[in-house]
Amino acid sequence: MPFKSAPLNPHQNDGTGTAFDLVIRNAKLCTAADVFETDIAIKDGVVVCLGKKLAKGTREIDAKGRTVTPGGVDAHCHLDQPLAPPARMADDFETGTRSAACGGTTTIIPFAAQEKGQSLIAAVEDYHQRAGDLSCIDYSFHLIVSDPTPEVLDRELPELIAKGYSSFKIYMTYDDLKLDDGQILDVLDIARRHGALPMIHAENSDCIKWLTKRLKARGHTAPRYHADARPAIVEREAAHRAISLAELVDVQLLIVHVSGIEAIEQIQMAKARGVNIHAETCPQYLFLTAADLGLDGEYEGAQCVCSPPPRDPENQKHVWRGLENGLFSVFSSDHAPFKYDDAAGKKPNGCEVDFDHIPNGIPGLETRLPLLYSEGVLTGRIPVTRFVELTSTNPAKLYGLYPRKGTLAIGSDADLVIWGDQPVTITNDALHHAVDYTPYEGRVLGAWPAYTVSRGEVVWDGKQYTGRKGHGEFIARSRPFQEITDDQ
Ligand code: DUC
Ligand code: ZN
Ligand code: ZN
Repeated sequence: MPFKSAPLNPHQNDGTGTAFDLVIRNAKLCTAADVFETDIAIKDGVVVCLGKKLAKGTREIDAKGRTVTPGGVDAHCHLDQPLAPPARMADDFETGTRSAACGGTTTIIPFAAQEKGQSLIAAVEDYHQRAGDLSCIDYSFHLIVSDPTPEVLDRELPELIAKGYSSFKIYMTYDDLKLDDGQILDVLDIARRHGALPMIHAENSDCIKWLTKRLKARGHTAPRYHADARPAIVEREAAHRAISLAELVDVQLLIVHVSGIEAIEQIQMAKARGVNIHAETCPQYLFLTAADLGLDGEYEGAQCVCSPPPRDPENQKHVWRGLENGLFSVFSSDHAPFKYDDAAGKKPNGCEVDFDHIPNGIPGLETRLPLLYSEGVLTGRIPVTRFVELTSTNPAKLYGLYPRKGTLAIGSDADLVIWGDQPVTITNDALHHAVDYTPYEGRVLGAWPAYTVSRGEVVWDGKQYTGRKGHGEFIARSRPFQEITDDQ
């Protein structure tokens, strides 16, 4: 992805008395590669100069003592995705991007999902309509391929990949989305031939159905049984199969929302064999466990129903280790926003339903970066450079946005976070999504963004949302940047 516009000469005054639109002074700038002190000068939404004692800006922010990181790239989130009634996502592009901005994220890649029987191009057109001019931060679309007809494989998918939809997700579960192994091989082959990055949801559909039937026959219908219906072995088998299929086709593959050691081991073994596998994990696998699905007879645990389900403290440790040691390339939210007390959300038609009818997903766009920064960087678990790599640089590289996004270099978009240094208690009242709960209510964090800047505009000032809908632009992406080097 080339820079949006050529860098200006940063030392020239533009005749209005100021050289720059915005100057951030005394930043401790942290990229995936370096940490250094600098001023950051921004003009026309782009970083134009890094250095000390830069000329004046129309607006100035003193970041003395503050860490500044590239804005977050959330490469896995769902907004206003069409669903079978009564389910409806709580966040559209306005509320979803607003909440992302207030948590330090400046680029999102949600999904244009093909319904079975629908043309993929029609799904993309419909999704552009949904985004409209609602977004306050930049966005792009992954595709979801659920019906790989000859027309989709031979014409639509190659055309869309060439037009900047250079990644797509496929599913091994959910009846309305899943592909069989032959179909998976077909779409992986298109990815290989056209240089796209396939992403896969790895859970074995038949095992889930078999277990669900047995659980329900015994009267086990509460949300907590969601975890029993989707044990780690179900994820392990699917991860193993997905890797094998990618190996057969000789294509790179990204396994999304990895929840624990069973799938991690499959990924480790594949990497050791030299297979080009990338892995993503999400906050729910670090900060939630199956216990958050509640006890028998309790319904509130529906709030934490997502797939794969959160596991146990031992698995949380393995996921942390994978973040520390380079196994994971990407840390995304998998924001899938459903209200809890709502007939279109976790209580379909107003009812407390069996676990297998609860819409899957939890909100997380706004809390993703503060959770990992506080619990990862401030506790010393991961260096800030690794934090930037996981949350911004790697997703930008893998999904064809780098170096316009994912770093702060001369010529990059001026998307950044200035971190605060005060403890913050997460409460849903203080968040900006349209969901009526957060799974992280009451959790105390070490820091929250003091400012979020999107292409040179302050969209969050530490107290309130200062962005505007329509500021966000659609970005057609390049092919994946291939040179991500994982340590394993
Ligand atoms: N699982 C998914 O695969 N997507 C959305 C939310 C979820 O729980
Ligand atoms: Zn998924
Ligand atoms: Zn998802």
